[in-house]
Parts: sequence; C-alpha cells; structure tokens
Amino acid sequence: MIKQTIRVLGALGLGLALVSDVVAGGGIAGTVTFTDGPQKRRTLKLAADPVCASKHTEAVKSEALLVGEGNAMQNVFVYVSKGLEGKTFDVPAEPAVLDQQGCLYAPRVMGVMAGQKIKILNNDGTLHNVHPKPKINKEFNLAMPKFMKVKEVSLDKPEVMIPVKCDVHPWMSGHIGVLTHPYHSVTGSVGTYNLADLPAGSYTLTAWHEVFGSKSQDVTVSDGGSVTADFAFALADLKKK
Ligand SMILES: [Cu+2]
Repeated sequence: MIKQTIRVLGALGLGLALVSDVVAGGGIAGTVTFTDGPQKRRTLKLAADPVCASKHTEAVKSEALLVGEGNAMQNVFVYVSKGLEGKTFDVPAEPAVLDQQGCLYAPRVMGVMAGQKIKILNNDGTLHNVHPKPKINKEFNLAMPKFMKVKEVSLDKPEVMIPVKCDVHPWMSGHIGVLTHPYHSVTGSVGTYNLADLPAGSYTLTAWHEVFGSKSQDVTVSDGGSVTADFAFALADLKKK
C-alpha cells in the first residue's frame, strides 16, 4: 500500500518529498524443506474418546512432522530472533485464534505478540483441558467443558516456544511462539513463509521445528528489497539437538 502510494505520487510528478518520512521496508521470504522426505507417521489413538474418534472418517496420523510435495516442511515457525531490540510495535487488536478441531489443535503451531489476545475455541462437543507449559510466562490450566465454546487468554512475555497440551487427550500437541514484534510466520503445506514490511536492517532469522529444533541465518534487508532465505532440516539434525 505504501509502495503503491509512492509509485502513484511519482507518476503524478509530485516527488517523493511528500512521503519522505515513510519507511518502505523490505521483505524476507523462503521455503523450508525436509531433505529426507516424508517419514512414517504414527496413528493416534483417538478412540480413547469416542467423541474425538467420531469427528474423523479416517485414521488420524501424527502431525509432528508433515512433509509435502518437493519435501516442503510444514509447521515451521520462522521469526526474527535478533535485530529488532529496542523497537516497539503495536500489538494487533485482532485476536489470534487457536481452535480445537476433532481433538487436534488448529493451527498446531502459531505465533502471537506478547499481550495479544488468543481466542481458544472448542467446537468439539467434548471436554478439553488447555494446558500450556511455559518456562517464562505464567502457566495456566484451562478446562473447557463441551458447553464452553470460546475463552480468551493472553501470554504477556516473549517466549519461543510454549508447548500446549490437553490433559484429557494426550495426543493433542501444539506450540505457541510469543514475540515482541509481528515478524513471524508458520510454513504451510507448500513449506513457504513470508515476512513483509520489515524496517531496513540486519537480522538473525530463526526457523524452529518441534522435532528438529532451530536453525538460524543472518539476513540484511534494504528498503523496498526482498531477500530469499531458505532453510533445510534433515534426520541428522535430531542428533545435534
Ligand atoms: Cu482435548
């Protein structure tokens, strides 16, 4: 939008002086791959709660490692881990949403800003007990009986990552990353992430996966520039963890 405005003003011959205080920013985008390809996935024992089992027509497999076409790695949390110290950013007014669908967390991995509201939904018609296990934030234990469809919480301190478990359904597993800035992204089924409108500068970018740990690389972003930063994980990373 800002870039567009600059372009329009330029075309009108109005010069950039009018918008000289606008920082255009740059972007970082990339793909995360798992070079050893898809691995065998364990079948989850959802039958322990017939309500959970009834929500699925097929066997439900573990989502701890999801590798798609072209070795695309899903559910990798990519974020700026260094370089934004001392800068402040508005906390989004929109809450993040953590749903419980068929007794699985959706999304399984998510990022929020410290203090941002998180809306936790329960449309499963069964009891869930949302139980994050933070090391820095305050632990809470939220029982959501089947009639409780929504509850709002927030995590106030930066912490990457906070595991979330359900005390009723042991296979339920999620992770929330809490940051002081909005530059985070989670890879989807094609393994891509995108961080837009970063102030120009040098940063450390970190990619985190729940099984394979973290990898970092340094990137420099210029105004209006776009940087590509890809990450690759492999089975061998398990030993390094
Ligand atoms: Cu549950």
